[in-house]
Amino acid sequence: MTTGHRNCDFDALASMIALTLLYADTTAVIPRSVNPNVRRFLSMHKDLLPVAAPDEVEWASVAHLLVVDTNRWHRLDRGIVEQIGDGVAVSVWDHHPDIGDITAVEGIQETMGATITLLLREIQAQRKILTSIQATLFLAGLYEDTGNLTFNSTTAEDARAAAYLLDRKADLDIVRRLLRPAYGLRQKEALFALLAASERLEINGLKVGLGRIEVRGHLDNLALVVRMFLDIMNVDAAFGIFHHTARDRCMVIGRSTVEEINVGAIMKSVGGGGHPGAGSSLLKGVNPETVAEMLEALLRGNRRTSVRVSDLMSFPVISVESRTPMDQVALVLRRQGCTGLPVIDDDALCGVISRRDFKRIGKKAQFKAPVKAFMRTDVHTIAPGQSPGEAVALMVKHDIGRLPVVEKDAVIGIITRSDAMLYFYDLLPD
Ligand SMILES: [Mn+2]
Repeated sequence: MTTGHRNCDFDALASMIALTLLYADTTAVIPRSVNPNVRRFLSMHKDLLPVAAPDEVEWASVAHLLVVDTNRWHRLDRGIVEQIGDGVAVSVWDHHPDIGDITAVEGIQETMGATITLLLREIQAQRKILTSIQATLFLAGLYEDTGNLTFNSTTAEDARAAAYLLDRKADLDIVRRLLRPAYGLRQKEALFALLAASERLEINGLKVGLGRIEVRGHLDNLALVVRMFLDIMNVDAAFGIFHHTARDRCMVIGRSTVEEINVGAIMKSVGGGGHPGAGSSLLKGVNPETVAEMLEALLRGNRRTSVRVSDLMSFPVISVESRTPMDQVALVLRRQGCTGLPVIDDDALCGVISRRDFKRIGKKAQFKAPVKAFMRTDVHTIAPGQSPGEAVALMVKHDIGRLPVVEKDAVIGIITRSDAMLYFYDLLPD
């Protein structure tokens, strides 16, 4: 038999079904707790797939346990684990990077966007034939775990696996429908309450949404609510604090779309955990206001670890004085191989001259005129402590290629569009 973690998702289900193709006489035993999307899928496809509920299994006949999408015993359904005999061999197929406590005799444990990708490697090697239902289910698992191939954990092999499944007639209409978020009336109420109670913080140049609400009773899919909160607020990261008054506990859920804010690390320091992009923590007996203050302090303290404009800027700055004639300026531009220069008199920034400004020269004699007559004086600058993202936003907004970096009225460096973009594309030399 094969099984996966509790709160069974599409990656776990897809991986189980893939193992039933690879190993004859294997049944996929579905944990009792299943994500709402997967529950809907199973209610329609149960008869088409070799799946069973834990109470339908003849435990004595189980000789081999194939675990997917986790490498830890405690993530499996307790009712299933308790039935597994001592002599049963255990194998693991898992894509999570951490080291678990299940000792496996077989399988693949490798960091990957989704577990189904690891199994597709074997399915392709063994030239198994997939039905379109199988290909569709596998693609749903792959897309769910990789955020449609956009999460940082996505590898080239995941993308090749997606291409393989599309070749095998995976149906994108169905995949989209399967992955439609489980967003019901209560989630909508929570989202609206969160939006109404939210703050928008500017922290080290990043935008963070922070909301705090009271919840009554059990509420599924709060992570989805926080994700939608992030999208609607249009912020870099979002945190929801859900205070369960009756049980005196707070569920904190965070999502981040930027590498400067590592949600997993922040949650770890408040007793939870997660990935850089997503994490949560359950806090008992704390005041939600204190939790909000703590989060804000952690986010502000985050500054040290993130890259600032001062890390990317060039210095010393090559500049000209406002009385420098234009032909001299042209010479400096050519020699330095740059497209623009700041104009500085006695340490004070008075303008910027770029190649574009040379187009305004009408008569040849004007090449002898000082740069002052042609420079742009509506200069935009940036502070060394600001983020590369802010630098890019300013350059895009004003359609400029460089920003002088100014500290206490003095130009201490210059950051160009390519400096900032090289950073974003991870091309910075070590
Ligand atoms: Mn997975």
